[in-house]
Amino acid sequence: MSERNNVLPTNFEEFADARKMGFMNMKNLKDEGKNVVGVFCTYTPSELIMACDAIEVGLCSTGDETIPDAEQVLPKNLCPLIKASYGFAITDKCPYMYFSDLVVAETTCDGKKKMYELLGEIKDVHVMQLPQRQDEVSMEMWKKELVTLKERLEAKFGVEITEEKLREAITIKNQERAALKDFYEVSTLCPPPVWGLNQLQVLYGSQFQFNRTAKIAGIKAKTKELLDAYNEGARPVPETAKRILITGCPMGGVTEKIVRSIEESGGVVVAYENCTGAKQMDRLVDETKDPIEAIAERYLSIGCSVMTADDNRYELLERLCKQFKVDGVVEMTLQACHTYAIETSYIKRKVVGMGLPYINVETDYSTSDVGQIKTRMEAFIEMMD
Ligand code: BJ8
Repeated sequence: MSERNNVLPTNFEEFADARKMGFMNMKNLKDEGKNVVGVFCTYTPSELIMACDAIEVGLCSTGDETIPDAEQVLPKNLCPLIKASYGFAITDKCPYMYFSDLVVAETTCDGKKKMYELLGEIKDVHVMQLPQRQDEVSMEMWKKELVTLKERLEAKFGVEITEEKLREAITIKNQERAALKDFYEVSTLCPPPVWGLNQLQVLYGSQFQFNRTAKIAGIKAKTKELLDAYNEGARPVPETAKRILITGCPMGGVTEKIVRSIEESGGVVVAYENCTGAKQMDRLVDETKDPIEAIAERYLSIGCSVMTADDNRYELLERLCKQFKVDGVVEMTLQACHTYAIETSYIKRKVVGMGLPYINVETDYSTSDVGQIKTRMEAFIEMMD
């Protein structure tokens, strides 16, 4: 297993300026003595990483650039998110993966957990065993997993995660969630004060801002700016635009193609019921309880297709459809994601049961299906007239 020092990758000069900037930013943080923890999933308890003063960074990749490299090792018919993430690790092309001192991962879907075994050959990986049910037995197991992670972080970084540090992290993370929630809830207005693509870019981009205080202030300022302009009469989105909720696999990067297609076809995305959107911010950690207990409860209640049953996903979806007064639901599934693909059947029944139109789009990280997606979105939105 290779330990990274504060040295840039050997192929650094080949990178485009934006990526060079990412590497330099990360290198500067490392030079300041910061430890970096890479994560893949919404189930990762951020508060534990924050409480040991490490920088947490998302590693899920959203582009197809390194998929051919990954396919030298992984099967071709695997979810693109998994292949791309592994591809970035083996090619040293992602600054966040490259500079991660530790990767914290969970046993979510089969593809991810098997990929983590391979990733463990080149990075220091800690895999948490995520239960696949949301009952009391699972809660006890998950609490133990949190304690194990806490001990691993303390040993790795030579720090003590005190109750005080944990409580402080819980408060800050809750403030961040509340700020992001206020930001996306501006789209409950009719018409919304912002296009869904702009909103997605802010939500996705926020995970790469590492100064949490500045990040919270920046999100609040953005929300205020949108609402002030709206109150003064700005209406960037026409009243006639059909209000769409997106659900399914995580989005960002290439999968923005779906949001673009919707918004170029007479729709506007007002809500994201996925890991780029509401799923991350919807629930807070209870600040009155024992910290480990409260963190365990909050994370284990996240709705995701890796859970059986996945009632919390259906509850959030229904609530958001009403809160955002949606006209239709688009479900995005990534190719070879079996758990989400199977759940499309429940989601369709749920959405149609609410009297709303539903469509499923299966895609990958290429742009070869852009034309086809556009045609389908045009027909879907036209149907709502
Ligand atoms: S909490 S959505 S981030 S597991 S798309 S890799 S499930 S085969 S990403 Fe996810 Fe956590 Fe759930 Fe969110 Fe596997 Fe499906 Fe690929 Fe996926």
